[in-house]
Amino acid sequence: MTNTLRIKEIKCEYKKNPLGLDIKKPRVSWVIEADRRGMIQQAYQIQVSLAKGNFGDPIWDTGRVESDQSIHIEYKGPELKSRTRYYYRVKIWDHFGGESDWSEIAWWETALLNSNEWEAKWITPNPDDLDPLLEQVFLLRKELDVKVNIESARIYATSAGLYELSLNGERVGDELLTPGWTSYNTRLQYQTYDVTNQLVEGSNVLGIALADGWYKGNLTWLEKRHIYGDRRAALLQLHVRYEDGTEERVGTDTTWKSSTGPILMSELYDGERYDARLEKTGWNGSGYDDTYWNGVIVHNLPVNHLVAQENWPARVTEKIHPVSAFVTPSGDTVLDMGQNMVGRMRITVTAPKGTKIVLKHAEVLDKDGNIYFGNLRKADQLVEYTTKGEGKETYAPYFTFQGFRYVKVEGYPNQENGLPLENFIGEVIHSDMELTGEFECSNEMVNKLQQNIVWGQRGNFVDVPTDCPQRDERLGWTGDAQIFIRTALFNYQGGPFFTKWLRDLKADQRSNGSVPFVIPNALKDYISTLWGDETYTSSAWGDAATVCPWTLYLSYGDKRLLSEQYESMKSWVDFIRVQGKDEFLWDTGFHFGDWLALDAEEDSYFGATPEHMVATAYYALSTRILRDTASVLEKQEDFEFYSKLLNGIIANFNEAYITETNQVIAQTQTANILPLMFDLVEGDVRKQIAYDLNDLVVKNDYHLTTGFVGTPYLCIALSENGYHSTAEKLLLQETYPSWLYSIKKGATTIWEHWDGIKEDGSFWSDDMNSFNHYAYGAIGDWMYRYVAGLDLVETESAYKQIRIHPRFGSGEITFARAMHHSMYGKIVSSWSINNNEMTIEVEVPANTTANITLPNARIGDIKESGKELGISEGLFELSQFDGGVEVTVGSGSYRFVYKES
Ligand code: RAM
Repeated sequence: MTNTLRIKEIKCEYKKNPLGLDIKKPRVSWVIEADRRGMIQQAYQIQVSLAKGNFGDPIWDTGRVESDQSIHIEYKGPELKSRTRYYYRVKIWDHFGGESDWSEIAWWETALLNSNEWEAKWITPNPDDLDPLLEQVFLLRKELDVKVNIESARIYATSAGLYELSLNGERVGDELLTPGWTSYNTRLQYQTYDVTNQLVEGSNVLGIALADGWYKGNLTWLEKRHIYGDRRAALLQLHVRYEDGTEERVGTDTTWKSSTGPILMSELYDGERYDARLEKTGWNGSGYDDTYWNGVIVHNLPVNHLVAQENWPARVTEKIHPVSAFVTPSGDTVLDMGQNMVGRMRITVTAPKGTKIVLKHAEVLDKDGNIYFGNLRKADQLVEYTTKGEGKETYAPYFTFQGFRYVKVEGYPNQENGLPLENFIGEVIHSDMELTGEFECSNEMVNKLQQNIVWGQRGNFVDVPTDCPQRDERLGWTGDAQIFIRTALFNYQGGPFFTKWLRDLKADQRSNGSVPFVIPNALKDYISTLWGDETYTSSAWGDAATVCPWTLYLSYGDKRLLSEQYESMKSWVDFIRVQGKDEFLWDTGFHFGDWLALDAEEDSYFGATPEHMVATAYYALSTRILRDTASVLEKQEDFEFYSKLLNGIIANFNEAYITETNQVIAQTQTANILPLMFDLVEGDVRKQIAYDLNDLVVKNDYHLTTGFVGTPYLCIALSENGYHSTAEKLLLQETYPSWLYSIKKGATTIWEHWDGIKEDGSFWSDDMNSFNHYAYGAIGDWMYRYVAGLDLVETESAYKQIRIHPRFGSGEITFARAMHHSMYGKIVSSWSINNNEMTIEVEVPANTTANITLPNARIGDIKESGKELGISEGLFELSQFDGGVEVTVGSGSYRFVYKES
């Protein structure tokens, strides 16, 4: 008989079987599957062993621990050793007295836990032989001998620049753009590869291709080069373990050789030039004659800032074929991928030697149907391939990515007779996170909006959360990230992604607590040239320091990250405190304000909401988050201090920005949104402001005017304050400006500007007009939480206590469903209305509870899974209130059907 209690998923540090961790106390989480409703974990047992399949002598055995904790349980066994695989398994008991079998066996493997284990040397081609400033990608090779009977082999590798590794002519791993982008001078990731099966007895060859990337390539619109250093370099260590227990190590050192190859240029913004005629066939295999290759020298870079891979690696996650090829009015041959995507094109071609094929990537067509490059600014997004002419050749660029839907093709054989679409593949690249969310409803355009949000997230989650993926920018703008994070965490598992980025935020935060505009801080030194003061920051941007860790805590219960970031959060709030004249207001300095709002003056990016009002509102938000964090981390003194500070800010906010008629001093949508959203007003003032916000929207014929600051909260502020139908109308609005307007204009991602493409088909200026900017996609959060009604009770993190509260609006949406795969497992909230009959279906994962609101229901009229609703297994509490019925349930699936009363 199968057990009714099973452990379904078991993970360590968010990942299944992570290879190469340097976390000293990894945390284990699991998802439980139970056949019975209302399952709560009573106890757990974790065992960790060094031998797979043998837990007879575990190095750590918790024994039976009475606890309902099933996420982030920290390893507390003997100190971990480097380069060791730890197997673990879990068993649980529920409060019904049931017991699960042992889970499947999972593992984590440590990497190098101490920097003194790096024996290899940083190497770079000898500058006497190869000019370090060459655009060409460098090749490094090393031939080595391996004995018989290999038990296991690992490579630990990283670079200053981007690298790709090969062993015996084959790629090692499938990660792209390694080692990723961090605050390189303080933190540099290395990757771990299992090469046991790739090594052979006897002669082996290691190959490294080395490009400029974020480290020293062209970055920012200022065309800055060498931001982190002016030399590319590589560091690699191979450890071979033999069956007899002996070990051999090979690392980068001066015995390696260097050369150049077919990649003539590779740049993140500008693309790649590849001449296949210059390929050094066999260079990364044995038997190749490298006599004429150049030497390498040791490069003086540290190793004490190396950290094991934290983020999900970037990979090709999907391949799409063009939907068509056509000739534009100006005569260009263009491929349409059908989707604004981020990644690269893989082409296959058979052509005479020396045929040059050029691909130029762009996001949109202009109103005449011509391919439009203007908004790329100085980013070329150009890939050029020259054939070697030896039959069928396949190529995709190595160290670059493009943001595009359209590709102008030049030089493809016989292209005047049409392009063979099967020879072109779009490879979608981004951090390979797990998809954890789905949203759909009865309106197809809204469903398209959801898809566009997800595509926007994919394209801008290429290792760092960026503003855009196409023009000469692609930077980790803090404001964009904090605006979008809550939506992002619904859609994808963002734990490792944001953990890494927040560590960079902390690393790049200035000593006075101010947070740079972008993380990693590629604009360093630029700010002072612009404004004479390097400590420039902006409210709603720097607040990423508090909002992001807190949102991760809410979504995933990641208390460790919260405590890791605590000092950073605190120094951000303390920085604000000393700005200006008044401790309780932030009324000085530069701010982006309600960036790109439509109430801005002609040709200005700055919305009409007073910037200092935005700053003080955000000051309150950050202080509130800090206060709540102090409470979670049990820092009583801080809790009291920041509680007082918050009260002071709220009082001063009211005094400075609320008039005697209970209104905000500026009648913009955003100015009304912020006090509602950040709980800065109460009672009659709150009512008045909610009324004013609704009124502004209604008077604007249900159109928004908000920018970066107001947009994410506009619908939430309305729904939370009695105007959900107005919010719904804003969502469903199809005329300009609105979310669906862009969809009517053919958008497949979220635009930076509401009027990126104007009604007459013309563009907002070339200057700043991204068609793949996730910021306004922050509406996704409201769609999940307020339309589908899938939310959490904020006093408990990680959806331990779920909140299901569908809102029906004015009846235009008749069906909505959201799914979120939480740390505890799958949560579903789904509802539909048919002839006044409501059906609400809910899935609650094991070891959690849910408070469900059944709007407009009466207790006696509800059927649950076909039976009259009443207290029963899994259904703990029931109560009637004016607006409907509240039900508290445990885990399981529930189906409520009732007639609206
Ligand atoms: C632009 C980008 C980004 C925004 C900054 C202030 O460069 O659009 O999204 O955060 O401005």
